[in-house]
Amino acid sequence: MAIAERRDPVPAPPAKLTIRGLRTRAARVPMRRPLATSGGTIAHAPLVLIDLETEEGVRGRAYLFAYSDLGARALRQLLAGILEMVRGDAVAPVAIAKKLHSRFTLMGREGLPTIAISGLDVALWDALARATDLPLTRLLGGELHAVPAYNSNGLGIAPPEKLADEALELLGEGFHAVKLRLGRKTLWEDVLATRAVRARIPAEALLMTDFNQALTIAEALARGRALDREAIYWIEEPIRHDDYAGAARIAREVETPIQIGENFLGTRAMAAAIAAGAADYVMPDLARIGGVTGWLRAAALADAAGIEMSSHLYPEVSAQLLAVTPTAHFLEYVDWAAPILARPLHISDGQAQPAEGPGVGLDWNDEAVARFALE
Ligand code: SMN
Ligand code: MG
Repeated sequence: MAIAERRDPVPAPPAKLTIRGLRTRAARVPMRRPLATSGGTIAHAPLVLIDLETEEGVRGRAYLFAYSDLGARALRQLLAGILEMVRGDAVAPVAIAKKLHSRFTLMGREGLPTIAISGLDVALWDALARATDLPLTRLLGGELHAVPAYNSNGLGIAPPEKLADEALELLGEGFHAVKLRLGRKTLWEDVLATRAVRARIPAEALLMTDFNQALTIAEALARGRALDREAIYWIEEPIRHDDYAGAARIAREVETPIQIGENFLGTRAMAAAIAAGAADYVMPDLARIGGVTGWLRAAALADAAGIEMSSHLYPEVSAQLLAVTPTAHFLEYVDWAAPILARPLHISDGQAQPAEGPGVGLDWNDEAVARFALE
């Protein structure tokens, strides 16, 4: 009997997957450590969960960090409209990206459309990976391995003593690196906060910093030069994200490496930033760079320029992608989605261990999703 002779325990993948539907849900997940940045405080993570359904029964999952409840509602609306453009199409993320790029040309892709399209892209790759029974890293030709990570939870705009205590707690969660938010009223307040943390953590622990675009060019030069004396690993987004000429000047004049990238909307923006010399390091965001499809193109740009590339948010999928990124640097670890995941990302000894099951590394904890539902 043919079936008895089969030696391969894995069922043959369907020859082709076809998009049937898209179920989205929004959740408002309380953050274990609310985050006060120079651009405002976030106490809940508004997430949009995406479940792609195919005619063949294979599912694809992704989530989007929506920044606000309004963002979550708007992204769900956009995804409902996008489904109407791709229903019945093959699960072919590169082809879908091309089609949606063209469909959004008149309206404009900047902002939420790119984020919604990126979310769909991740769900499409998840379906492909599940259909072939492979973790995303292996589908993309890589081997699963642990990737260096820093703890980006907490360490917001808070009093120095509290920050020093919190930094030690964050390292105690299995990390050798943490990120401190800067952008207080004065240079001196930022220096005092940095010193308080630096003095408390071990000398070999890395301390990243993030201004969230708070400064003018002149102020960034002044604070950058001051931070050059404080043993900082990188200075992130000192000025508005799209001023590449200004960022290039800061990168030239400040010794500490300048990190930007979470606001690159697509790979053209990243290419322009690299051409301008706007950063020493880059950190594209999965949902702004164009999902897995965009990430792979970004990784090629960083590789060609010889620039270290880190991730921004989405640690579960980013762990899979950094394993196939030639100049992979650091994974940004935040635990914001952990409460709604069946298997949160595993961290030990300063490294993130990508999930070994098929897909991009996401399965829902449905009870928690229902508990934190945002209508
Ligand atoms: C950040 C990202 C998302 C929300 C708030 C703050 C920050 C980071 O810029 O890089 O983690
Ligand atoms: Mg940042």
